[in-house]
Amino acid sequence: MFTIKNYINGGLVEPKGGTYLDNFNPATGQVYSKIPDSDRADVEQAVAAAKAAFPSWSRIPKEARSKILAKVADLIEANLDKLALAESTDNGKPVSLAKNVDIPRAAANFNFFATAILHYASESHAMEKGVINYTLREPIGIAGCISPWNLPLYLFTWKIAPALAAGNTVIAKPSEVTPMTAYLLSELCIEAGVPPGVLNIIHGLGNKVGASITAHPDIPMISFTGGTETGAEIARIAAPMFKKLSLELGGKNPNIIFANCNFDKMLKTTLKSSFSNQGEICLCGSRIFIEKPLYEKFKSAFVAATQLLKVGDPLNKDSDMGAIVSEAHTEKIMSYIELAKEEGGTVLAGGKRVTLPGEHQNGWYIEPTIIEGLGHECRTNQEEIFGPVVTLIPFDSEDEVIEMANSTRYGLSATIWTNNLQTAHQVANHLHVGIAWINCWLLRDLRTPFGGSKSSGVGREGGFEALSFFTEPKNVCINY
Ligand code: TXE
Repeated sequence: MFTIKNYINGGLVEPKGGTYLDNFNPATGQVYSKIPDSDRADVEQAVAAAKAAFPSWSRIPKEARSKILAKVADLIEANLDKLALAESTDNGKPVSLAKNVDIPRAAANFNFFATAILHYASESHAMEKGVINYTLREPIGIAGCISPWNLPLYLFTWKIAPALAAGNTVIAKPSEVTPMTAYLLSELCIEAGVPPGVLNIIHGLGNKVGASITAHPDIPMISFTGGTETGAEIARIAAPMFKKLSLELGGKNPNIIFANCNFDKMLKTTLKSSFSNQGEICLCGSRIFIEKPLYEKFKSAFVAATQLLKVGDPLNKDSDMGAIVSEAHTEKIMSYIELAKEEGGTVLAGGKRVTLPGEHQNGWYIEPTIIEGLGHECRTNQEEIFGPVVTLIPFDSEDEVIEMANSTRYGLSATIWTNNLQTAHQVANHLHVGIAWINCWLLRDLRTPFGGSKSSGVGREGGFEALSFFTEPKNVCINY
């Protein structure tokens, strides 16, 4: 049974407690590897290594850090197939998706911050004659980075790259549900010549290793991506310790479709924004609002197209959707489909688990599911499901759809489909979200601020926002 190790102080090491957790392949429902069941002792070992590495890593020229990050990016690209296969096996997503999105984006994250750090500058403010201020933005120390299972390497590197580029050292914990590509990244970092202790990757349970990282007094900043409840738990521990906090949390994103949109482009993209990655993307548009004149046409076209989507073996290139990441998450999604029916919804497509033949018969698969007939305030339309389940809600006016779209505790992203320029700007302007896409979805420029408002998070990742999070500003005022 393949057993992965922690990456601490430049080496691959066993957990101090010597215990391991099962790691499942969602496509077959079987255990296929073991991961360290690490604990506080492993975190302490990583803190010692990260502390020892910080003085030199933070002081070498940024060009030297940039070169090492670029080397990691090159090695990720050179190992695309191996990393994509590992990601698909671990998460259940189609290997084509891992190969076209997840892994290339992981390399892009390292390349982006390898160059962003070379252009990151700060400001000075001249006062009356003889006085000038300048602002320093300095690395802080050890960054704690904790990431989720839906886009494992993509989101893991999205935190690690800026933290390292800014001159911090890092202790990172991937989700215990999808640890494999983080482990493979450890091997690539050793090959790239990342100095010992600069990056440390510890595997294990969130309420053990994650909680130890969050609570450790020598880790002054926490960058977290995951569920809103977990984000609140992390804030409860970190806030009284005055740690810097970046929280990227859940979403219940509106996809607003006006009758005057480009129908074919909207339909093609809406299939993706509804079911890509089995709907396990916090940016998915799970509440679809359709202007009434278009409702029936959209409903029949969307149901027909959805029923053509192939749920299958993630390693089969014809699969449009793969397996749900875990048995627990599969049951959570199915419970929401039952809730939707209890709340009076009608299932127009899907709604059932899929049983595949042969070695995949015990895998975790759910049909892409469309539900209509629910009010916007019911639990199904207020709570995050994080699976291949969307609801259809008709609307009459801009005011009505804006009010319904803004009615949840979340405020992450929104998609708007319209050919009317005024409608596009007015609706985007009135939505309480961190990201609004108009006539597109998931188009990403890494320079832009990424994150949500309300219960979707605190702070922003991306571009210079990320470098500002991972540095401490200091204003120096000289009276000369
Ligand atoms: O989250 P969890 P999951 C959200 C998505 C969904 C959830 C799915 O909407 O709600 O995340 O990811 C660790 N102290 N987003 O189920 O359980 C855990 O081990 C410290 C939004 O993984 O919160 C894992 O490594 N750490 C996002 C990580 O936290 C703890 C994009 C996330 O686990 C912990 C992706 C604790 N007490 C998913 N408990 C966005 N907005 O971009 C768990 N962990």
